[in-house]
Amino acid sequence: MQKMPPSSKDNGAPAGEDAGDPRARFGIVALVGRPNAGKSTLLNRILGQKVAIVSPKPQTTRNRIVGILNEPRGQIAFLDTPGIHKPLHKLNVRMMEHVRTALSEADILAVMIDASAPFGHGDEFVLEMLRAQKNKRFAVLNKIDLLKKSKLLPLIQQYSETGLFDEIVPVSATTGDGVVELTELLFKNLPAGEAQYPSEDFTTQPERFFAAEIVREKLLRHTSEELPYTTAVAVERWEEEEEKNLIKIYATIVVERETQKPIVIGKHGSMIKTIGTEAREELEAILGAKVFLDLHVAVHQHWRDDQRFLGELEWPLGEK
Ligand SMILES: Nc1nc2c(ncn2[C@@H]2O[C@H](COP(=O)(O)OP(=O)(O)OP(=O)(O)O)[C@@H](O)[C@H]2O)c(=O)[nH]1
Ligand SMILES: [Mg+2]
Repeated sequence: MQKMPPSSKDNGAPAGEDAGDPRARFGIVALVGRPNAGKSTLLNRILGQKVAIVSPKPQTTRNRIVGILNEPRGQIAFLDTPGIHKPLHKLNVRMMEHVRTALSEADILAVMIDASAPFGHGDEFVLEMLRAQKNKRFAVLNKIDLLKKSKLLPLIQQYSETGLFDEIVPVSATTGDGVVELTELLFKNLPAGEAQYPSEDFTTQPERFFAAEIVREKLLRHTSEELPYTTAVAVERWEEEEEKNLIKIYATIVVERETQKPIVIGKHGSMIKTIGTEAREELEAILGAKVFLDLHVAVHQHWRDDQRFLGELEWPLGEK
């Protein structure tokens, strides 16, 4: 994984005393919470760009993804993280390690809560995990577009009574409601400091990794049952033909069992064709180039417990 710059807590730049623009701020904000709370949707909404894939299925994000917000008032490095859950495979153990790393690096924890779902054991588990953290904490009550207005105030009250949060902010990542107010509060609570990333960057994610993620997003969209959890996408080869403005991407969809292969391929190849077409169209728009996307399906029985393979998936070999 790409290394994060040191947290602004450690860079010796107390609020109001940085060398550059005295108003400019820098900080790291980790988006954490239960699976499906809307962390990735919020990140994309704040940045106005898609850097993280989104799906209605839990455990969509498997990595720590850095999204960078550049504004005259400062820079925020957002860490999108996998949903907090109890790990059953090495894949999930690694996912939770990404969460812990983000917790240790962040100036502010933006704890995403699906306000439209009842409070349960999973939420209790998240709150317990937070109790041990020293960072500033925001409770971000998401999906308020799905909530009756009368339910919001009691919910804010409930989170306020935990005594765990510095701010409680209701938002809808989908409609954008409350997102400007949230960003404002984040900047206010971050220390003064210089930007740590080039101001034209909006992510540190290599294009290769993002391409694999886009394919996985389409796969999640079109498959159900256990497939979302048991499939991975690896980009094997990436070739650019600059004079033709063409990028050739060769990727493998990995499944756990022979019987899953025909599901991904579909009748006469219809499923893999749909996944490929949707992914190619989106990649062409994002990369600003013509894309040739070659998809294969391969079986790797225990990939979720194969450390070497998991390492390759997380940060593909090339620098792209
Ligand atoms: N109605 C509504 N749906 C939302 C909102 N935010 C996210 N969603 C939906 O919730 C689902 C999960 O969103 P994600 O952004 O993938 O959630 P996540 O927290 O990143 O999930 P993991 O990566 O699995 O931990 C998707 O179907 C989103 O469209 C919201 O504000 N309102
Ligand atoms: Mg996510």
